[in-house]
Amino acid sequence: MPSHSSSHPDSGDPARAVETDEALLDTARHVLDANWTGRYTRPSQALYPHQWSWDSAFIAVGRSWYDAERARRELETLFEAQWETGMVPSIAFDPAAPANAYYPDSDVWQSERSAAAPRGHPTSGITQPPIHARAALEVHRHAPPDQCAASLAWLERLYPPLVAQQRYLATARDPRGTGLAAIVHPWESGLDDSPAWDLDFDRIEVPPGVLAPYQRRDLNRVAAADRPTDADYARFLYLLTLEREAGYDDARVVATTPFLMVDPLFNAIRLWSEHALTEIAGLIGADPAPHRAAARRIHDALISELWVSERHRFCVWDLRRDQREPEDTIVSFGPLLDPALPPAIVAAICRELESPSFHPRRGGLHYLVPTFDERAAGFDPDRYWRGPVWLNTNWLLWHGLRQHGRNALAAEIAASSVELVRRWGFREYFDPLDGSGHGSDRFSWSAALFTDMVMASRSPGSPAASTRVGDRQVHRSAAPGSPGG
Ligand code: 2M8
Repeated sequence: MPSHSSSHPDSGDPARAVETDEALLDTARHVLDANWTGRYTRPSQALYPHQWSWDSAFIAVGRSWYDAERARRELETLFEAQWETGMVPSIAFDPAAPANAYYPDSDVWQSERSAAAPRGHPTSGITQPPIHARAALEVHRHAPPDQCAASLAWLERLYPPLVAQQRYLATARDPRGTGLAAIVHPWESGLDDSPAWDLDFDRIEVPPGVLAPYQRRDLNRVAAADRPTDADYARFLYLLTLEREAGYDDARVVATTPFLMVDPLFNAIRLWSEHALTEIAGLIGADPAPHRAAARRIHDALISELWVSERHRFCVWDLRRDQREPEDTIVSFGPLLDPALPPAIVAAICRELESPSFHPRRGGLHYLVPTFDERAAGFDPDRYWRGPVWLNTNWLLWHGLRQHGRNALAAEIAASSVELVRRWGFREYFDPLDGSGHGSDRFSWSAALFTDMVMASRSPGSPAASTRVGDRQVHRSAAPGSPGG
């Protein structure tokens, strides 16, 4: 057993190691219920006390296994904050949240500067990965038989906003007309502090005096070593300021922001959601053809623009400098979500996922999947998005791998996720080297996606049923040739 270290008092409790999945499913439900506000679920009580866009999608999927009504409500509440442009904001601020609980708050964002922002719903002025159509389809699939009609009616209501969300990304965010959407802030990727954008982001200089004095609230809740550095935080806020000063006008922001990136994971999620819309359209009697065409366009562009054959991987495209970024991060594996990905590319991604960079074969414990190449100089096992394992990226890869019949690796990832939760609870992220939990505790998407992985593996007829995740089959990397390796 490796030594564990974490600031959380419950961490490493050996009792956790013997908890059954049943007990953990119950705890997951308690976490989600405690974070439920009556309209949506907070990602965590203290650190993230508002509604976050992709968090709500993940949460709805997990919750839908036992409370279809709240799952539907979760997404409905989020879409009340959708902008007229179709943009779904990354944060919908909750006036009932304690004052000064989160920074930057609605007074900093000032979404009312844009005529497209919803009146009476303060939000951020940027978006997050569009996983919502996929989440809506999953929620519908889990609906109990007596709620089938209600669920279909809900899908029918949600379909136009979901289509508008996708259309917004395909138009307002595609300055080169390639079929790929660009992000204008690292926060839009959801993998905020990832080394994926370091080459560009580290060069952004914050002019003196441009930021009003501020106090970071995240550091009151979580160890500084787990969170972005002050220099990176200032850059995040500087980009926000530029976007606010541009009135969140998409054309102006895209034309002027120093940060304009095409992220393979973000675009693969778009594509996956287009496939979900194809199915939703079929269910509600709408025309699926435009969604098939949109998915095909994203597929072609992912391969022609982001696949770099000499590096054997998908790369982030920095549109400002017109260069493909060198860092090897988890976003490169995102296109596994594309069901039409050619087998040779799937094989190359799997080789990388099983390489010493992401799946080191050394003695002792190791947990899948680190968010950054463990052999890279900047790898940090504990700092937010710069190395730790997250359950949402694991869940996305688990889906992508199973879609391509890579069930053994998918099962290993799911088992690793379950084991991390079993040992450390529903933490926000985990150290891949010793498994210790970091960031917030009682984190909603960890509870929701744990629930989904366990429940899907039990559900008869589900493709996940062949990849049992409830067993204690966590990946224990051993040195080649060592017993049990
Ligand atoms: C993190 O992002 C927010 C900013 O949006 C933050 O650090 O304050 C990210 O992990 C993001 O992906 C997530 O949606 C959000 C809430 O869980 O937290």
